[in-house]
Amino acid sequence: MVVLSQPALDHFLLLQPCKPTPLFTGIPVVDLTHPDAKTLIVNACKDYGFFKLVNHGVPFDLMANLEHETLKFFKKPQSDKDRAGPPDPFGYGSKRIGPNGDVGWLEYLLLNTNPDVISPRSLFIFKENPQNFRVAVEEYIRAVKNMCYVVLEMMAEGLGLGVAQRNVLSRLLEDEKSDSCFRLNHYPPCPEVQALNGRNLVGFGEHTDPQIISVLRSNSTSGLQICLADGTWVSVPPDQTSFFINVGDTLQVMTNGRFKSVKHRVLADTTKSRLSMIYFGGPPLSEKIAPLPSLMLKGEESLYKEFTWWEYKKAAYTSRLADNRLGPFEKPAAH
Ligand code: GA4
Repeated sequence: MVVLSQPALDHFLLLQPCKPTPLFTGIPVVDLTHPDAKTLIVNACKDYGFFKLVNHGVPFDLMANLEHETLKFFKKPQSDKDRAGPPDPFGYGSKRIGPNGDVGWLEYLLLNTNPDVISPRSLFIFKENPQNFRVAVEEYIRAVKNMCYVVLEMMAEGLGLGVAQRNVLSRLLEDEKSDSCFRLNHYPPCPEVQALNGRNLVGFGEHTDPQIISVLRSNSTSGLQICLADGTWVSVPPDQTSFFINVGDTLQVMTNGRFKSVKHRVLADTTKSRLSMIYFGGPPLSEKIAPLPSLMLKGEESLYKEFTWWEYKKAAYTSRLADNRLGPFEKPAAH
């Protein structure tokens, strides 16, 4: 085991000692087979921008198999893993997140999910690893995407858009040019945290996701925290059989602020390693992002300037993780 001296940890974000973040038992739970699932989804997205999805129909085997294959990758010698990086933004990354100086106590693989525009890095990773890994990633993504279309259709119906409009959100992810990506995060345990006098080590710093929707599955190690509407942070009890769904910035704009993109972060654990797999569903690069016209009430004005997903993404990659990326796109409040 590599023993890190405390100065080494100082390069990472340490949260000042405060009361331990409470384990939150109030996370909305949506059963996808429930007759009222549409309403439950919409209420959760308005109140929390976040919910736990159960009875989702994705076989546990697919999750467990991908977890198994992914751990095999992360167990490889560092020099092998480094050959799949640094992220451009796709590929293997360790400790550095994004191009602007953010760091976290994790290593990860970032892949794009559109088979037509699969990046050279993603291809390299699959070529260098047993075929099982690629199959596990592809099977998992296929199943999660299909489930995600159902969730987005229910969301549209729950927003009162009517059956004819039910695909206004899902079509963006189903589009062959959908700019979606997939992230496998490995947070190694950090025993040294115990010596930090109650401070916590940040695995992945606070941020909102830029896309429409994120679908997260993790093993049974805790660490994920979300920020509630009143600004308090709470810990999300892990559940390896369920998905956690995040509203992204793009969906906040498309609902003209009815849904809020959820601020979230991950803290490192002292003894257990955490593995999470996240599908980020985004629109095609050329898509104009604006509130859905059929959602707008008479006289309601957009809270945001119009922009394309490409423009938003370009700006996102010049930002720091914790920045409010939607800020520059907000219209000044009318007096
Ligand atoms: C946050 C959500 C996703 O993990 C991600 C991240 C991306 C990256 O790691 O390359 C970003 C981050 C995320 C938002 C701001 C920019 C871009 C790192 C960063 C500092 C893949 C994404 O789409 O946006």
